Amino acid sequence: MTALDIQRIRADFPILKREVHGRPLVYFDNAATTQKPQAVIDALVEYYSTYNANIHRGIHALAEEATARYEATRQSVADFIGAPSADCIVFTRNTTESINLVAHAWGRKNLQPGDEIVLSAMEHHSDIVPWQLLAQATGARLRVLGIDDEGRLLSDDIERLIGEKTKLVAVTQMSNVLGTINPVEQIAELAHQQGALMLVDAAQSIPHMPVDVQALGADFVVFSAHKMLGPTGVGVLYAPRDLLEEMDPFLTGGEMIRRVTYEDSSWNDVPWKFEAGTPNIGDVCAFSASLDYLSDLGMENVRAHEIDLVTVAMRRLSQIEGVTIYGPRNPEDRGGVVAFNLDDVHPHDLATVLDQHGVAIRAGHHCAQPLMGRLDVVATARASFYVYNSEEELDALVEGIEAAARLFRAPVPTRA
Ligand code: 7TS
Repeated sequence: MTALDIQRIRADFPILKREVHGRPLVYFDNAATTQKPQAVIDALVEYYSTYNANIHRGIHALAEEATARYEATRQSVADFIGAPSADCIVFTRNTTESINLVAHAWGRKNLQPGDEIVLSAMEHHSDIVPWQLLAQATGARLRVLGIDDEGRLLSDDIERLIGEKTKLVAVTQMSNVLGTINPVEQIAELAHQQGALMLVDAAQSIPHMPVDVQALGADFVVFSAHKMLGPTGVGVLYAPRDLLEEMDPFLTGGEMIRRVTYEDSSWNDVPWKFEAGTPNIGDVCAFSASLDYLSDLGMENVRAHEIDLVTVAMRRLSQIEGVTIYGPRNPEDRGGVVAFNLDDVHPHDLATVLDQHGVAIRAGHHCAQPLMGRLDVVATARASFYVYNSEEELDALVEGIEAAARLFRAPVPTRA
């Protein structure tokens, strides 16, 4: 059983006390964004009420304090993911911006006509569209690793498609729809054997399981603070320092320069070379509180708790007539995400009924339209879990789905 004290954790999240449509809130939309503990909310308030100032420029006490706290968060992020040093950590707005940064700053400089970028069939749009535009701009082409019927990457494709033309492999460590956990360590090794670089989209993995970026062997790792109890507006790009140094700037302007004349400019050291303009200081500083919170819980415990919840959720959903669950059957092979459909009930209708029961899920294509095509559906419902979710909350999910089944199932025609 789980080592997390769920009731104690729940008490730290003020939003969980509220009701929705007269029912207790059951928040199962954590893959979209997570709720924030009081410690993170307090850290934001503390920033704006006690040390708000612009960073890296003022010679006054507040500016020095804000700079120190912002840079201390960079170190906390490095420690949390096992990065060798804080200068491997670039702050962006979100995972999407981190991927765009790599596509522009590394991709435009290094790709040529005929080069290949290998993705997987379960990527989020933010790990597809930047590469598509990069391919169009450089003459490179995209290759896509296929999946089997349980939503696992085809190992034959991994062997076949990663070859000497490959310059970059960009794969999610955990699918936001199927929950599949991909063998990114092995893929990174194959990519490196071919002289290619590896980008790991860790938006759904770093918040939910222990991840050590050095053990992964990836060149770029990207994720978002808001999916791990932190504020919105903060993303991370991890890359080894020498790789960051070789890259061109992405956004340009203040902060990222060393010297500017009308003829030419030179760049600041990494990681500041990639942080143009005033960054999201308050949210970065508050992100530190969410990292502390997760570290105190222990990422092994977070992972174990989600395996428990997914095991029960899959068992209970599969007992409901007409429910199809997507992704790996073995809960150990997946993260805390269960995507499903109920007969031909539209997932939006299902989500509306669940909302009436106080249960927040996501319904739609989950920013993974090509994957929907592969699953041969237009959309799915999706329940996604986190540290404050309990087994008891699954009752409300099951009751809501059963209510939707009663509501939408065509009545059996009676004989005249
Ligand atoms: N990559 C994956 C695997 C994701 O799940 C998401 C967001 C992103 C990238 C983009 O993150 P962002 O912070 O830049 O928006 N996924 C979802 C989701 O599943 N529902 O809403 C957002």
